[in-house]
This record gives sequence, C-alpha cells and structure tokens, in this order.
Amino acid sequence: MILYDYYRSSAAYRVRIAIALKGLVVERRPIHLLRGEQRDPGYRAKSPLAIVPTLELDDGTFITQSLAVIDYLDALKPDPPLLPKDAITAAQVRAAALTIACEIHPLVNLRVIQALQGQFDAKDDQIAIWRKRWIHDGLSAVEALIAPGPFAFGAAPSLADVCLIPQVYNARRFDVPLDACPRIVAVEAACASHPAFIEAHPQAQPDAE
Ligand SMILES: N[C@@H](CCC(=O)N[C@@H](CS)C(=O)NCC(=O)O)C(=O)O
Repeated sequence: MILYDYYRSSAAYRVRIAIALKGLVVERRPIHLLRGEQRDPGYRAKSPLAIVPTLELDDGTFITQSLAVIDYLDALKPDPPLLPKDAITAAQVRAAALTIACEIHPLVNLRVIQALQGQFDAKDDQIAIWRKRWIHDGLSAVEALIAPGPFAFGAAPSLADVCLIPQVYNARRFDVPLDACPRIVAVEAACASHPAFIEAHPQAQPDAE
C-alpha cells in the first residue's frame, strides 16, 4: 500500500497514527502542498478534490478521505480496534472525531485560507483570528465530549485520539491557547509518549522541513 501524504497535513497525520497503531507497513509518497503538487493532474487522478491523504491499495484502488481510509485499515487489521465495542461509547468516540474532522478542519484547511487571501484579500492578522476562532471553538467542544483515562476514551487510543492529536499539533503551531482544555492537554501528554504517535509525528517524517 502507498500513502500519499504531507508531513504537516493533519488529515494525513491521522492516517499515519492509525497505520502505526496497527503496525502496518505502508510506503509514504509526499505531496508538497505548499508547492501545489496536490493539483498536478497525475495526483488529481487519484484524489479528485486534490487533497491528501490518499491510500493506494496493491491492486491500484484509491481511497480518499482520512476517516474512510482509517475505517478501511481498521477492517483490514481489526487489532487493536479504533472503536470500543460498546455502541454508545463508539458513537461518542465518533462524535469527538467528527467534531474535529467536520467542524474544525474544513474551516482552516489550506485552500480555504488561500481563498480568503486570494478572493477576499484577507491579511495575515485576519487569517490568524479566523484560524484561532474555529480551532478554539471546536476544541472547546471536544473538551466537553471526551473522558480521558488517560487517552480520550479510556486506557487505549481510539479514533478520537487519532483525530485529536493532529488538531492539537495545529493548535500549538498557531498559538491557540489550550488553558481551558485540561482534558485535551492530558490526552496530549499521554499520546506524547506512545510509540505510534511518536512515529507519526510531522517532525519525524523524512519530508519534514
Ligand atoms: N476531509 C478530508 C480533508 C483532507 C484535506 O483537506 N487535506 C488537506 C491537508 S490537511 C489538503 O490536502 N489540502 C490541500 C489544499 O487545501 O489545497 C480528509 O479527512 O481526508
């Protein structure tokens, strides 16, 4: 399998964590987002929306969307599971993951920021306010949804941690204060010493700058 990836893409970072948790061997092919490589026709043929991550299977099938890729990996190698067996807790894990993937990430994605700059002439300070607002509001909601023990939903990492840690990485990168999010900070600390999260970290990738 091949993962089309970018070291600082939080959606791709989710997939890297899932791959590492499951101990899968996947070749990484970096797509440099700031150089616009995602829009090259060759890559767009794999990912019609021109975004990473994309997983290429050995038979040439492409899967886009990080949560769909992670679902596939979870089905391919169910152990360790990324969702708890209990249906209610599993729904809560998904709700936390989807809050990040659907309510935060699309608002602060590169092409949205580039559209604000290019179409509406947004300045750097306005972009910073925009980014901080959506990350702060979304993570404040996630803070209320999780129940660390020490991971977001208990003793083992789940889909919630897989989505949360890349978003926390971005919050740190853009100076979003997390003082009002002690549960998230506790999960961040638990994941910081977990080998899968260490392996998947953006700065641990060969294309990191
Ligand atoms: N919902 C998608 C989001 C993927 C996505 O937007 N990836 C970003 C990087 S985190 C990207 O490739 N952006 C390129 C661009 O905006 O041009 C997923 O979960 O895979």
